[in-house]
Amino acid sequence: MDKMNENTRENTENLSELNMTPILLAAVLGFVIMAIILILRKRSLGRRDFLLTGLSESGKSAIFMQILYNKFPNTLTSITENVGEYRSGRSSGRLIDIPGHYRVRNKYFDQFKHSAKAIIFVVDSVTVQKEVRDVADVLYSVLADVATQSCPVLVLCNKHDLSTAKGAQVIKSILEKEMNIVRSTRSRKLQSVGEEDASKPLCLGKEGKDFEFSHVQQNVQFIECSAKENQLNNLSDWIERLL
Ligand SMILES: Nc1nc2c(ncn2[C@@H]2O[C@H](COP(=O)(O)OP(=O)(O)OP(=O)(O)O)[C@@H](O)[C@H]2O)c(=O)[nH]1
Ligand SMILES: [Mg+2]
Repeated sequence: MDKMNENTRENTENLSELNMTPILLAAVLGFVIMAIILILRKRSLGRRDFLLTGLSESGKSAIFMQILYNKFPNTLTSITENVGEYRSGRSSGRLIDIPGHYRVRNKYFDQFKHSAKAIIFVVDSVTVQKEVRDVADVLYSVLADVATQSCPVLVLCNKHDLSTAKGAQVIKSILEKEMNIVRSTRSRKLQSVGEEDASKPLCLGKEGKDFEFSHVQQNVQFIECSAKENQLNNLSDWIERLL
C-alpha cells in the first residue's frame, strides 16, 4: 500500500515537472518579447532630433530663430550648435541648428546623427548655382551616411523673398546633375583606396543610371521658404507630420 502511494507521489511530481516546462518556456519567451519591444521603443523614442544642416550662410540660424521664437535676428556665422524644443500640441521634437562652416560641420553632424529623426538641408536659393559643387558635396555626404538612412530629408530652398531666388524644381534638377559628378569622383577615390568598412558612406542611386533623388533610400522633398518673411508654414507642416 505504502509502495503504491510512493509511486503515485513520484508520478505526480514527474507530471508537474513536465507541466511546468511549457509554462516556463512561455514566460521566458514573453520576457524576451517584452524586452525587444522595450528596446525598439526606446530606440525610436531616442530619435527625436530634426537636424538643420547645409552650407554656411544658407540661413539655418535664421530659420531656427523664426520657427521657434518668431525672430529674424542679425546672425553671425555659428561656431557651435543651437538646440531648441519644437512643440505642437502634445507632440514635440528637438530642433538642432548645426554650424555650416566646413571645419566644424562634420563634427557636429556626427554628434547628432544617431539621434536624428529627420534632416532639413538648407540651401541658399540665390547662390545655389554658383556654389553647386559644395552644396552637392555636402548633400551627398548627408544622404550617404549609414546612420541616417531612415531619416526623411527636406531640401529647404531658403531666401525666396529675393527675386533672384531659383525655384525648388530648378534647384532639384541642377543638384541631380551635380550629384552625378560627386558620385563618380567619390567612387574613383574609394576604388583607389580599396577600403572595406561597414560604416563607410554608401554609393548613392542606381548603378549605371543618372542620379535621381527618387533612387535614394530616404524620402527627399524640395520646398521653398523665406526665413526673413517668416514664410515657414510648409516647413512646420513637414515637421509636424513627423512628430
Ligand atoms: N533675404 C534673406 N536673407 C536671409 C534669409 N535667411 C537668412 N538670411 C540672411 O542670410 C545670412 C546668413 O544667415 P544665417 O542664418 O546666419 O546662416 P547659417 O546657415 O546659420 O550660417 P552658418 O551659421 O555660418 O552655418 C544672414 O545675413 C541672414 O540675415 C531669408 O530668408 N531671406
Ligand atoms: Mg548659423
